[in-house]
Amino acid sequence: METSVTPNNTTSNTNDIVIERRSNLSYEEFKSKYLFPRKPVIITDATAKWKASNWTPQWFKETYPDKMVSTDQGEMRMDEFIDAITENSDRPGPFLREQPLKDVFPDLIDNVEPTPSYVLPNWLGGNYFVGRINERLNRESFIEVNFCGRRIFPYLHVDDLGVHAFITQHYGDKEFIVYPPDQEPYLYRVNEDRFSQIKDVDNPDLEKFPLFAKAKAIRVVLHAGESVFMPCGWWHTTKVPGTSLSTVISVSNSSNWNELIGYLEKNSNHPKLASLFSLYLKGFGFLKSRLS
Ligand SMILES: O=C(O)CCC(=O)C(=O)O
Ligand SMILES: [Fe+2]
Repeated sequence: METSVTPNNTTSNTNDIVIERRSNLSYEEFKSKYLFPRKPVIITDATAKWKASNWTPQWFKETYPDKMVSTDQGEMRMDEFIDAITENSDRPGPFLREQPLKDVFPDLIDNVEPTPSYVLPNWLGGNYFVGRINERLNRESFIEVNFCGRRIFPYLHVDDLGVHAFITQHYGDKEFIVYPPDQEPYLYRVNEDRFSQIKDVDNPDLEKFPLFAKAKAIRVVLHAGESVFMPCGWWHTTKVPGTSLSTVISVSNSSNWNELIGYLEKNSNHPKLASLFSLYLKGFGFLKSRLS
């Protein structure tokens, strides 16, 4: 067993799997090669028509200088926020993390249109009658913003509710460190949760987490204008070398609906009600896939 931890990635193995870059990808090919086989892919032109292609930190600073934004370091004015995430500093700056675009920048919703075919159909936005579930699924359907300076994403994780994530980079580069589902035995999942106990994959405590030395990562850098399809069950975290702005669309449909049902069932406080509701959701999924 290793007794010392070597920083900067010398402990991390590389996976042979390559995440392809594709453009002009038809929905049919996406569905058969990536969506259903649950294989990640980078699509370089999925959002080419979005006005969000022109988003820059400077534009946000000039357009909303005195707008208050919530960050992991508290509320601050937009101009202060942009200064903090664009300055050259060793400290991680504030992070505007996983916030629904419709809440933070309601006037920019039309900047992320048209919706790429790759995230359709999306069943998260439906009407599920039971208030709490409805609220939970609908909340997941909102496109989210991640805006920050140089830093690592705070956790290695799989996404909630067994959704697929479609992450588009608008500004800056973002490195993804990705582990296929078969690597999970080496990732020290927190009991029943969707997080790993390993905080920084490049500086793991191998005395505490020796099996992590076997985990094989795929590393890929997402550039501005590109989107990555991250299928459900794939572990991921990210690092950004400078200012970064991206959006995330979560997707659930016939390709991963059973995962969502499993998540809801596991997290319910009422097992009997949960199994009834699962039946309902299974029926819903069956009809939806027949109709689409
Ligand atoms: O955009 C990122 O840095 C990671 C986002 C992500 O994985 C998530 O929001 O679940
Ligand atoms: Fe994620």
